[in-house]
Amino acid sequence: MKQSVPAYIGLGSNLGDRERILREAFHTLDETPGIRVLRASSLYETEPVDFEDQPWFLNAIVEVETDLLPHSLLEQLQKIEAQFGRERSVAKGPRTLDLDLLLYADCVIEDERLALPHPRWRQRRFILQPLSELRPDFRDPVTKQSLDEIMASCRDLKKIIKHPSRSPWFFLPASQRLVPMDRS
Ligand code: PH2
Ligand code: MG
Ligand code: MG
Repeated sequence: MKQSVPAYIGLGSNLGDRERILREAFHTLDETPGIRVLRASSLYETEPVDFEDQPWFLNAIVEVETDLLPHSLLEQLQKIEAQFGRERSVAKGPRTLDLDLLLYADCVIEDERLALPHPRWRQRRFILQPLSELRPDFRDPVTKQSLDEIMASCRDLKKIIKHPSRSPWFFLPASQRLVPMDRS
């Protein structure tokens, strides 16, 4: 992979077999040309924010390296969401799989399709907590604040609970897939 840059992707699911969906999404991301998954955070059981009348989410973050440009990476993420049966019916409502492009190197973008860093990453503990597992030294590319400072001023009081399992992420034979790989 030439000219690869680090990026962080948030995974969320609150419909169906959430753990299995996230695990398979992890593998699907890794198998997507131009994306290599380097590390995954723990899984977190999280109380819904914004639209509160919906089931709890399972959330995690993965660190990838990619040679795709930000908009192509976003496009790949949306394709994978669609493969997992994601329908955009209720804004911020229940979903089988949500893949959010949170950070892409130190890139700052704001256009009609994409905002980077993700507009709400600083306000959500279900993003900050798993990010701190992977990158305790992280600084906001815009304000240069440390993750500790951001977490100290974060007002999100919704519950997040670390999920006990981690190892299953890494073991899933292709033959047991819910969603076969689509390389189109
Ligand atoms: N995603 C949302 C809205 N609310 N709440 C939690 N706990 N986790 C999410 O991933 C989430 C949410 C819209 O993307
Ligand atoms: Mg989201
Ligand atoms: Mg999303």
